[in-house]
Amino acid sequence: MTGQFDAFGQKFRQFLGVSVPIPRILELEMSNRLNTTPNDMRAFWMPFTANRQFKKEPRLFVSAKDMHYQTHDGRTVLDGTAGLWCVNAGHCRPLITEAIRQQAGELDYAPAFQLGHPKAFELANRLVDIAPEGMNHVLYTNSGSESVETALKVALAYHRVKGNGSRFRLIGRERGYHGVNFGGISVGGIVSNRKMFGTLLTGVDHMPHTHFPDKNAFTKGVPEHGGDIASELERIVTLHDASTIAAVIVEPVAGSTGVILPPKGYLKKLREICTKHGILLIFDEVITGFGRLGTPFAAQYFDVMPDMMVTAKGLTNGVIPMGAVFVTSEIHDAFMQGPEHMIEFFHGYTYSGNPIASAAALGTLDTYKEEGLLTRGAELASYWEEAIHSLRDCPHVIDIRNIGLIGAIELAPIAGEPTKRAFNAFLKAYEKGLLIRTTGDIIALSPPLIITKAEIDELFSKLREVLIANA
Ligand code: PXG
Repeated sequence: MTGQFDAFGQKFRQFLGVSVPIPRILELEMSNRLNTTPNDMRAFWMPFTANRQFKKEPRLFVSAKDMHYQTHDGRTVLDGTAGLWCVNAGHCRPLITEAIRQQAGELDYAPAFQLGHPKAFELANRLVDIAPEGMNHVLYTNSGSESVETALKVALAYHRVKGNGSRFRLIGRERGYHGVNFGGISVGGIVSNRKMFGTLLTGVDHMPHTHFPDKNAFTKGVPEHGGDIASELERIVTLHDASTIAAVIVEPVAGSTGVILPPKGYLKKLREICTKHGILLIFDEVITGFGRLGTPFAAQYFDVMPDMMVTAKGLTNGVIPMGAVFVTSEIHDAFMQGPEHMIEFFHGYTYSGNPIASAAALGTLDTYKEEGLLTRGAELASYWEEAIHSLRDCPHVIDIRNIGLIGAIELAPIAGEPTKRAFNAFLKAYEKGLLIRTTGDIIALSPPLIITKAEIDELFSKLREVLIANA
């Protein structure tokens, strides 16, 4: 024990840059505060983070409730991004917390293969109930990235079990984000996420993105121009031949790349082309799922039925890692053949349908239902739209985009220093008690769906101050 505290003491002295021994009593007091004051931040190689910059000036959240975080230095921050697009019901909600607590004491883990537990089945039924008609089956994963890999594998295997094994190609889109695993970055179209990682999957092609700022800048909601770009899929089909293409995957609204909306008619046209050529259409609803647009899923918002939906994030309110892939009966039933004792699909994870994750998801769905959160975005969308577009006159704003409870404000980059203007805004906003997300020089907003009109006003008045201060 003494040795352990000596080690703590040494680390604290290192961290504080103090070379003289610190009195033991003070050391002990500091070690008791380890939960809020990191002794040494080097060991954790943080994801998608400027590690060196962060560790010089750390930003730590130590607690949260509803719409707000508390920082390690005692400040309150309004959550304008639902964490990372996932805390749709707001923070530390009682039904979710209690469901997790109870489940952890009752059944902590059950093997996921060849065995089960009731809540995983109950959850699948509840999910199918809120999904578009026909999405009757669910495969569980632990993240959006795994959901993407799962959907791509289902697509390839589906064609094979149907006797169409020559359909091996996967089509994604420029600027698409489908997580960080190899399949996802292969069909994805964000250059920095791809360029370091070799040849990726073979047999992948990409459609053009749908961002046309010259014609669509400052459009409120879905843009008018550019829907015809969907016909590029026809060109790709002609190039490779439909008999080689398994699936097309798109985000109905592209999030991570900086919020790019589908122009009018675009998704319907993609659906038509896929149907015509026997290609599966996969919607990556990791961000758009669970009420973000004011409907449970974007498929319902746009009235376009895909063959699979990829989800995660809002499924458990971000509280426990979990994802789900929805598939139609047609896909599911195609696998249910051969001897009954045989495994039908060789895929799954140790934690697929984990009991505590399932309980968290059930608590989340209960919260959504009780508070009408899956459709609350529809009630707030026009207020949100007016509020975000009121920033049009702020310095360096070159575009504003919105849909449901999603918004993006694009800033003109500082010459020669791309991404810096938006990142500076992020830092200033954080200081002012507002959490925003930035990607490139775009500010993305996606608050918890419990946000009030007063909080929307607060968010945009703070953001106005930030943009003016950042001029
Ligand atoms: N698909 C989509 C459409 C996503 O947005 C993933 C897959 C991967 O999910 P996981 O759970 O593996 O991270 C995502 C994730 C941001 C941001 O600020 C977006 C995501 C994750 C973190 C930050 O844009 N999207």
